[in-house]
Amino acid sequence: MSESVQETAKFIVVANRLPVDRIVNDDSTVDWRSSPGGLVTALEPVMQARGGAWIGWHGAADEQVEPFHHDGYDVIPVALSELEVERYYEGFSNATLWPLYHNCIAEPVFHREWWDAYRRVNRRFAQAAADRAEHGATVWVQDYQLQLVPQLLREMRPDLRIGFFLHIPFPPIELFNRLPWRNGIINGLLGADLVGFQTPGHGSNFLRLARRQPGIEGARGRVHLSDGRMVTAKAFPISIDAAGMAELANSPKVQAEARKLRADLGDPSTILFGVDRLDYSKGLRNRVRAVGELFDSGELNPEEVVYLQLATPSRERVEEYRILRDDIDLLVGRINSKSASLARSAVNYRYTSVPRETLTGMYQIADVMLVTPLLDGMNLVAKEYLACRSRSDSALVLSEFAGAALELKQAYMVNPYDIDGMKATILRAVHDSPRVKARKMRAMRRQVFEHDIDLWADSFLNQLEGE
Ligand code: GDG
Repeated sequence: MSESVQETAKFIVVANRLPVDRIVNDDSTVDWRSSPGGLVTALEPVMQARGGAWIGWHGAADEQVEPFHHDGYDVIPVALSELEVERYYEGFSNATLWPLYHNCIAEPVFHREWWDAYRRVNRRFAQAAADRAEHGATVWVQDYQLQLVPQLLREMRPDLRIGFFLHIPFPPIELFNRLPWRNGIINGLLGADLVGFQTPGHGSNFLRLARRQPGIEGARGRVHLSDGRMVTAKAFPISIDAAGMAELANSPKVQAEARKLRADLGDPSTILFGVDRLDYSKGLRNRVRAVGELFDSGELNPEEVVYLQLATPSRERVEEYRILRDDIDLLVGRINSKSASLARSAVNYRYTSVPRETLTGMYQIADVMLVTPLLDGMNLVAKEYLACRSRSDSALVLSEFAGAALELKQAYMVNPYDIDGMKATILRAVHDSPRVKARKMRAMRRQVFEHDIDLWADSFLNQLEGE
């Protein structure tokens, strides 16, 4: 494959973020760092396999960056000003849409100037795709930050096949209808030929809303528009590169890392593990509280059990995220001041991101994996654990409100709002017999290996290209 950037592409992914962020160091040198989150984890292997172009923001405000070639595909940076980062990204995307689409766990904030910025930036992304796409190309638009792009792009380039995938939940009509600009969003999405969701429930929420638009009729997962076009909405549960992750997990480097991590934690007999972007949707407050109470009551013994929790910094300039960070610091401090063994803390809490190899090593040493979001489109962490942890004496505690719960039915299922219920289930996950755990792990591992990221991308793109 050519190493130079191509003028046009016949396959394009458009996402708010590029897979790499531009970092300016203190000494003014520039580095690229892998950008965090589930969307990048999922789409990077798809781009590496297919080639084409990835259009997105490079993570630094007020900087124009030239396109470049990376890992088998072209990277096309879109610039955002400081004000646009504030209004389009931190504002409308992460303080309006994110909480609204996550069942208003936090109160969504509505500002007209944020909406104006959202529209302006969506147009810029649509234009970048229109400029780059070959005649008849496939353009796959990603996620809640870019819901207007399908319609804008269709107006500019009616020859394209346009797909859209929403990585987060799509809310029920009663919540969505709070949004002052709700018609703009629905019409934006209806610019696509195929709109994909994580679960069938999210797809039905969208279809119910779409059918309320004037001139739109529909049945069985499709709507017909007055201009004769047809739009399909369907669930495509996202996944991971399971084989690739398992291979990494079994590499001598990661195995050595895992041994070192376990030793650093004081070689406890049981390790509980959680890893999340530090986000209120991930249910960290209740999880930490539940485990803390188990240490407090002596049901978990800090001489034997360690809870390792990694929280990856995320959206640090958005108010709710700062409050959450302080809350978790406080909760963890309280638990450790009461329940520490002589050798170590009961909760080993790290507010940082770690290299992929280290994270894989952490999955490997996790006897019990805690994934307890209040609401989550899918949750890739649950699937990554299953791919990386091959030992059968392992347990996945999973929130029934993660999209992944629909596929991973054998998990130790919890309602993350029910702290007593969570405590009981965590204890069961620690103490159940190896035979019970092995049966559960076998079934869930099979599900993840048979429904991997290739299957996800192929089923979406085959449907889009066959429409
Ligand atoms: C959105 C939806 C949906 C985390 N910390 C580190 C690190 N990570 C990686 C994990 C995983 C990803 O970030 C997180 O993915 P999730 O799926 O759990 O969550 P979101 O970021 O909220 O993703 C979600 C997803 O999109 C995909 O559609 O599943 O529901 O909210 O891959 O491994 N990776 C490394 N170091 C870290 O410290 N290397």
